[in-house]
Amino acid sequence: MKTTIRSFAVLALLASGACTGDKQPDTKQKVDAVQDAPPTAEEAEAFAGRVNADLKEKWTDSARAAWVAATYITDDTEQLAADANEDVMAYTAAAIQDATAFDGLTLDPATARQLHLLKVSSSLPAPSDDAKRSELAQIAAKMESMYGKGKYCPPGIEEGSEGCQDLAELSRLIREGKTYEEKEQAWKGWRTISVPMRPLYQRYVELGNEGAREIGFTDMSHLWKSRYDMPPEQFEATVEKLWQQVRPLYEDLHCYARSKLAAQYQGKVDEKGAIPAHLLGNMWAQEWANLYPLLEPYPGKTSLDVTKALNDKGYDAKRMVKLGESFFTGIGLDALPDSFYERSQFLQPRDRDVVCHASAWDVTYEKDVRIKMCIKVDEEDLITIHHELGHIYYYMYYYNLPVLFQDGAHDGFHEAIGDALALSVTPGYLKQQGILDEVPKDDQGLLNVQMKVALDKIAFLPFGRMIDQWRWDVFSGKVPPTSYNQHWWKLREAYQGVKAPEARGDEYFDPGAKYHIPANVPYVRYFLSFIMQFQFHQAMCQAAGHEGPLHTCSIAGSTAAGDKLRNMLALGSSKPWPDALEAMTGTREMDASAILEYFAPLAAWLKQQNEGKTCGW
Ligand code: X8Z
Ligand code: ZN
Repeated sequence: MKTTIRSFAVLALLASGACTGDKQPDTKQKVDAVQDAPPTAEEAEAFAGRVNADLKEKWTDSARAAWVAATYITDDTEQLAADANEDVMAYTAAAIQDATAFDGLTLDPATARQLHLLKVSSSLPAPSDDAKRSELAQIAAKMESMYGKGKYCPPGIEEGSEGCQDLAELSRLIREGKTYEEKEQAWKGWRTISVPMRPLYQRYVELGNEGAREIGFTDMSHLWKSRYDMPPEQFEATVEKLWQQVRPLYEDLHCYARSKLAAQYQGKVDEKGAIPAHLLGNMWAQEWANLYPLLEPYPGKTSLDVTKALNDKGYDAKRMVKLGESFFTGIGLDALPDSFYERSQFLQPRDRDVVCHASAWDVTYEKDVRIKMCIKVDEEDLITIHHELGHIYYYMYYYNLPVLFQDGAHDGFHEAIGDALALSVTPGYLKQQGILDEVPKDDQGLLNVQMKVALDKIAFLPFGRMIDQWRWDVFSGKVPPTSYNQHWWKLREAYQGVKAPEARGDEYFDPGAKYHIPANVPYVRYFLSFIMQFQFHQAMCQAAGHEGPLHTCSIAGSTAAGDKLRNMLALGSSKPWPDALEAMTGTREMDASAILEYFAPLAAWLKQQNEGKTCGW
């Protein structure tokens, strides 16, 4: 009977999943062998059901291994994480092959979507060759741990000794260093950790592309761009359209920042050129809020120093997380489970290497939620906590969907939730929480607030835009390994108007000094998020009954806003993203008008400040 034969192919696939992936069956052949029995839509639905059940098990195993590897970096945990990932990779590739048996059938929309999501589910597809798959899994695990344990040992300091500096220490120097040279040293120091990644990255690109080709994509960039419910070319055009909408505002902010930096670092900043990348208060020049004291429009107005306030009030990491949680419960969302507090990593351990880059997890796809951070008591991390909790609440509201639907409507949605809520963590809200003592009320005070927010939200946009432009160009072969670094700096300068403090030839691999490159996390999601979070904010403000300009809104305490949010989160990725966006905002397009509306007062002020200056680079 054909159903039995069909189940055989699926069962064979399941058997492969049970072992470690080295005995992967040739599922394609098995499907071919039963060509005489045409598959049915019901079988497709059953197949998707099995795949969901299997993936839940395998993703859980892999997440457990990855959690331990990231919170306790050793050669052994790295190997265990690679093995678990290899198993997922083998299973996924085989399942994708098996699913082709249903190509051309008219399926119910949910099954069709699940099979599509299966095909694009992995950011790192592996070749079917066992040795190559294993090599790729090892490289991926290795690059992430190299990043996590990366340290710079200044000349004369012995490796492994106390005097070596980790990312936290080097970032502190970029933020608080007294001189141009001190910052430059920290900037270059951190970029020593990525030099040895270069050959690994090259091989990872070769193998990942091979895996992508085997499942029907031209290369990994094609796969990455195929996750947005539209053809990849249209996606690229959408990203470019959004960038062009916000570019003028970025250029005005850049112009203003550059003139202040030129005055601060006499003779070291060219008033017509790109800004040296180590002067923007952040290791990657991606968010500039640490420059606020230099760029404050009206100095001496109400203090917005949240970092000082948190420290004065005796906040610690856990209390900051509780404060974050109370924002979410305040709009009517559930409390976090106790296990969240028991299993999360809030602090950098003293006795071992960990990946400090903040992340949020649901290890079992059933509300085993945790965050992993190395929290500092400062404003930046208070905002990051809200960001991570946005991921956590997404997990909590879609956990009962099949795992293939346990995802954001697209990845930019996932990134935007916590940030959209953090836009409501205004001085007024912080005063209510007893953190700030006063709130700015007049136009000058409000402009100060706008500047502070813009230094994160507007400064970030070209960075968010360029990272995957680089990867798309690398994956597609447009840029050969001999020009990786050169191309990186070409894009950094073109989009951000920043430049390296010295010539950075292709003996360096500066992309590897940014977490998401060695960790293989796609990045254009953040660019989309930084635009969409203002659309979400606008929609929630409307639901909350806010009146007045968008930048004065906080949805804190509004259960109407919370209801809107919860409904969208609960959809997961079960519907094409425009449906989710429409449910939340009433529009089906990603659009920059909300972010532009939010920053309208600052935009006008920057125009005045820049009058008579030559902007651009
Ligand atoms: O990586 C992150 C989050 C984790 S998803 C902390 N972000 C990007 C980055 O740090 O580069 C948030 C903003 C951009
Ligand atoms: Zn995130």
